[in-house]
Amino acid sequence: MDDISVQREQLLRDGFVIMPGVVPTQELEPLRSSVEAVVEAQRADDPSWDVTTQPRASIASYVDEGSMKALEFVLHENTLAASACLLDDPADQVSVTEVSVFCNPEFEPMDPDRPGQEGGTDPRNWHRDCRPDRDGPLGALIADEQANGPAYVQWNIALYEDNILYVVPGSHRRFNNQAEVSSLQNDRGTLMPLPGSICVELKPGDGVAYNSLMLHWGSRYTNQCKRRTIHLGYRTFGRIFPRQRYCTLPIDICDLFVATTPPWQGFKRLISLYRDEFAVIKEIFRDIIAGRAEGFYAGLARLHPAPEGQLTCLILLLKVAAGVRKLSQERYGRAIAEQTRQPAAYRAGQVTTALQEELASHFTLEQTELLWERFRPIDRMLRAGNSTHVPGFLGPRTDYIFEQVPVEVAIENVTATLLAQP
Ligand SMILES: O=C(O)CCC(=O)C(=O)O
Ligand SMILES: [Fe+2]
Repeated sequence: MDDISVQREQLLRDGFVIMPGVVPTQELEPLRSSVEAVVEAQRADDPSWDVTTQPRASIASYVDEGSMKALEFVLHENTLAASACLLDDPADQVSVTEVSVFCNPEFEPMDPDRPGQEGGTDPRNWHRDCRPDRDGPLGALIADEQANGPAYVQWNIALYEDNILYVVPGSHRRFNNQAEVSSLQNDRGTLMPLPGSICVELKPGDGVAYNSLMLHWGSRYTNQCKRRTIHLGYRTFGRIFPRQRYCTLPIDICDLFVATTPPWQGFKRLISLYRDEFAVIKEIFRDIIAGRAEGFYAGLARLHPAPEGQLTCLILLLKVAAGVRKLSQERYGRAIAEQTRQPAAYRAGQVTTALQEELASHFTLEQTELLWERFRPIDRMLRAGNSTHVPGFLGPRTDYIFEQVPVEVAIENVTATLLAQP
């Protein structure tokens, strides 16, 4: 087997794979200085930087002509093409979702709060990058991935030595086991190594590609060592509908490049993948509103062709429908929209937020309410009635079910509900 097949196998089995030399030796110094320029630009602009426990630089928001290397790196054969191989998808069906840099804090932070606070869960606690209110129950996500392979791969690429990330190999394929449940319940259990966990040791230029459903932990945020670790996500289109489908790049990212140059083309292509997907979602929503079964099934098959795991796609579409409804309600009460304005760095309009706003603008308030009426019974089935927080998940306490998919949330039942069939 060639290297990448072995690496894919390891990613599927263990949930992570260390990829040595993602940054070729001769590119390390230029990339470090580009990233440093981005970090300095954000730090100068962002008053909260020096008091943030987990400062993250947004490459796309603070890049300029001198630091373009940092942004172009996401189109590199060792990142984009490697992600496509790891996901076993054609490179032209894969897009970057997130481009940031994990940095050390500028002060020595206190321990994070316990998980499940009102404002969410600090990722310095052990967690999976998922939360039931946004992504549905973990059981559905795992079932889909086990049937079809992962749809999303995340990277930490160290520019300086990095021993901060811990992982529990194989935990992306199952719920928390008994040993993990009891360890996480201990007083400081979410802040110490879990049974069977290992530290991911990265030398400068090395990367780790991982499945973010896996239990992982940002163990030590300190000002004692310099951290500049490029954090990337890549997702596929048209095979399964990933929970990490949000793209935080600015929708006008192509304007940073001279038209028709390779990076311009690269980013143009990825924006059109998102546009095409939103066009399909728009049609699916129209079909649901009108009760057109044939169109609905055709649209669903474009987002998620494999019948196995389609339930997950529908649960995620429910979350999109909820978002569209909220946007529509805000449009009729502008005051709310003003209050929820994004921080400066994101004001340009991120790809998925911009496209979701555009999607919402195609529907009247009545239509989005009708759409939600179709989804509402399913939403109810996904709630337990009482609010809780299961350790190992991001997000706040919620009454959405964390792990096991309720038996009534079966694909036949869900589609019949959506199409308002008895
Ligand atoms: O610092 C790290 O390497 C991990 C951080 C993390 O898992 C997160 O922010 O979700
Ligand atoms: Fe995480």
